[in-house]
Amino acid sequence: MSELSNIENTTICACSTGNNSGAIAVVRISGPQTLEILSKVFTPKREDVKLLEVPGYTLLYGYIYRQDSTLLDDVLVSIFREPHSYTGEDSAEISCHGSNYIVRELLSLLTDNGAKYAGPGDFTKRAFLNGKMDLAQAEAVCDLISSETKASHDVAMQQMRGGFSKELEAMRTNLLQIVSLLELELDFSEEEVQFADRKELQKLLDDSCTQINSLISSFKLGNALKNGVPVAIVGATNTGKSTLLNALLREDRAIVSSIAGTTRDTIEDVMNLDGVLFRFIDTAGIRATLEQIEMMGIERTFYKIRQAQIVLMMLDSTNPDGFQESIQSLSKKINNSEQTLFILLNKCDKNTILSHADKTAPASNEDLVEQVRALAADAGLTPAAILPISAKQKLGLDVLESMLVESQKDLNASGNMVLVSNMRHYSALKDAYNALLRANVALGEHVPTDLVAQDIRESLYSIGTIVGAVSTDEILGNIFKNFCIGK
Ligand SMILES: Nc1nc2c(ncn2[C@@H]2O[C@H](COP(=O)(O)OP(=O)(O)OP(=O)(O)O)[C@@H](O)[C@H]2O)c(=O)[nH]1
Ligand SMILES: [Mg+2]
Repeated sequence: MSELSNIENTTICACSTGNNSGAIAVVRISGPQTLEILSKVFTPKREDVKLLEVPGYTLLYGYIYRQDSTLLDDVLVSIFREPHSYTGEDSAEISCHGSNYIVRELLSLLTDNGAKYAGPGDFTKRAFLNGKMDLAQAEAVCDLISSETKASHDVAMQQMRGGFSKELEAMRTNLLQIVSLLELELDFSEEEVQFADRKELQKLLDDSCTQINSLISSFKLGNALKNGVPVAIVGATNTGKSTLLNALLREDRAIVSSIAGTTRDTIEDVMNLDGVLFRFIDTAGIRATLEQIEMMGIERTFYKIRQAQIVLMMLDSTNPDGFQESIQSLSKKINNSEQTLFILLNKCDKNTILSHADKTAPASNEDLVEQVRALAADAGLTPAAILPISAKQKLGLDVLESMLVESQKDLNASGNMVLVSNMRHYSALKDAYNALLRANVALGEHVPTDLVAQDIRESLYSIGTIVGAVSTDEILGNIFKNFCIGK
């Protein structure tokens, strides 16, 4: 059974304000029996109100009674009539007092009277299936709710209001036009006619490729704004990477110990520094090992380095003999032309007496800094800075943080710029792009028209999956499972 016919007859309910008790909570109910079910649990104060007949956008004050006629709560109910509601169906929002007990009881009253508990994202899924928004907009609802900075809010808002969808729609229209011309030719294949000038077609395909490509390249920025700028903390074992992660996150997130090889898996979390969201990633220390789990951990470290936008290379300043090996081996993994590198000389509290008045940059570390600068240059690296720090004593971290923020000062979506921030969209766009490239090459090489048309169709399919012009229950299931219940 398709999703749409599956939902047509059910009425769902859930608390839409999360589990935290606030002054009030909002319980949402949506579906064809909304008013019927509501009339069984809610008594409007105004006796003349006929609940089954109230028009949309009505606000009613009244009472929720338990089955034994005792009063559970007094509430405010907003009524929405299809199609003028979030889901496009008849629906209501019950604002009750924010006790978890009241919410639980209210939900069980509603379900006792015929409503079903909503699954994750069910309300937004209905909004999509009823044509209130496309899939990309539905996903943006999720992003908007979880946005924590102005930048991530801007990206989500732009997508929710349809900026991204409009761009994709224009692209689809173009491609559809090209493909219909080609397919028209196929209908007349006996006569060997060409309706479309090949040069012109190629130009149109080129334009579409450029357009898709610019969306693909916006992903780096979109992803950084939404999920935080990825910052990998890497280096040999025991250099203090986990200590630094904890200091940056201001919480004991990772286990710290003097045993080399403590961190096996990557550990990451986000931190908002001066309005910029960073995703700090602690990694397994790099050393030669034959231990399987540790080897897998180190593989993950290399993977995280590739994904990072900023790399923090940790060196133990009490062990200068280890500098060269660390720098040399990491230099092979870092792409310094694309990634910003900071080299951190940790444990500077141990090997020097802090002499600076601000106690952030001990002067006697200058020699070490120079030594590291030379070694980095030998390895072909150009670090943005080499900083003596003490992760444990939290020295020099304010300098590091302000440099991190400074390095991202251009990280802001300008105006109405459309950014791709969703991994699903990113990979669909890449598929679309590759198919178009194939079509473009094929066109140049005078490959039979039907094969060119097929590649363009494939590209159209991939773009269509983003907005949900083509969608399967599986795609929908994967998207909405990440939503919270009540959204
Ligand atoms: N004196 C001093 N000790 C530090 C500093 N930072 C870390 N340490 C100590 O160094 C040891 C290793 O710290 P971790 O943070 O676990 O090091 P790591 O790099 O995560 O190590 P692995 O996970 O094994 O790769 C611990 O005993 C820390 O207390 C520092 O700034 N000064
Ligand atoms: Mg560690």
